[in-house]
Amino acid sequence: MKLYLNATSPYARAVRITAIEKQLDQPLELVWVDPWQSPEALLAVNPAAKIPVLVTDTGAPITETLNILFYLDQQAPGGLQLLSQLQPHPPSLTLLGFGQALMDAAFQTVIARKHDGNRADQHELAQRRIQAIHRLLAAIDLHLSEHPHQTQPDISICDVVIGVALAYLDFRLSEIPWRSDFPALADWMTQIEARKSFEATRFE
Ligand SMILES: N[C@@H](CCC(=O)N[C@@H](CS)C(=O)NCC(=O)O)C(=O)O
Repeated sequence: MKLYLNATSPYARAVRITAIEKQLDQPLELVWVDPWQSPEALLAVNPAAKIPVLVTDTGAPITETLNILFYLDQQAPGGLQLLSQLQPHPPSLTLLGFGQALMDAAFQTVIARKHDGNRADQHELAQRRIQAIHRLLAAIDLHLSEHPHQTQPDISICDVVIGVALAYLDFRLSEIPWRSDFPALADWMTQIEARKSFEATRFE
């Protein structure tokens, strides 16, 4: 299987971490692309010109991160359990949604700044995203305290998405003091970040 990606995408990192945690027989073949240049190779597998894209061994492109994670979940019985852990535990779906929203709001904030510079933050939509980031952090912190769950030996899809979203805040929006605002969440993150899958896929 091939994965189209770049090194700074939180979405692609979530896919790489999941592939490692699933202990696939064959490692993913990584195809590094810059989606913002709309290269032909990427357009051939995703008309939306976005990464990540997973191309299966039969040549089918799968786009959108959660679709890819669910596909990977079905490919290997070992390691991380996605669907089987989620279905009996609706709170996990709540957490997964919050984690994805955090990733989206953080990424869109960064991209708006990249295109429009610092004035991007003054836009009403940007303000809504930044407020959403703060509310989501509080909601995730509260949710984890109300629904504590093991992150060893296995982690769930929620842990992957939230861990990557928080790592992306550290990487691109380090002015957000989430570690001091939410010490319990910071402790949780310390455990997740120590996993080999997170260490092997650090943002660069
Ligand atoms: N909803 C998509 C978001 C993917 C996404 O926005 N990828 C970014 C890189 S992190 C991208 O390729 N952007 C290029 C563009 O928007 O043209 C997913 O969940 O996979």
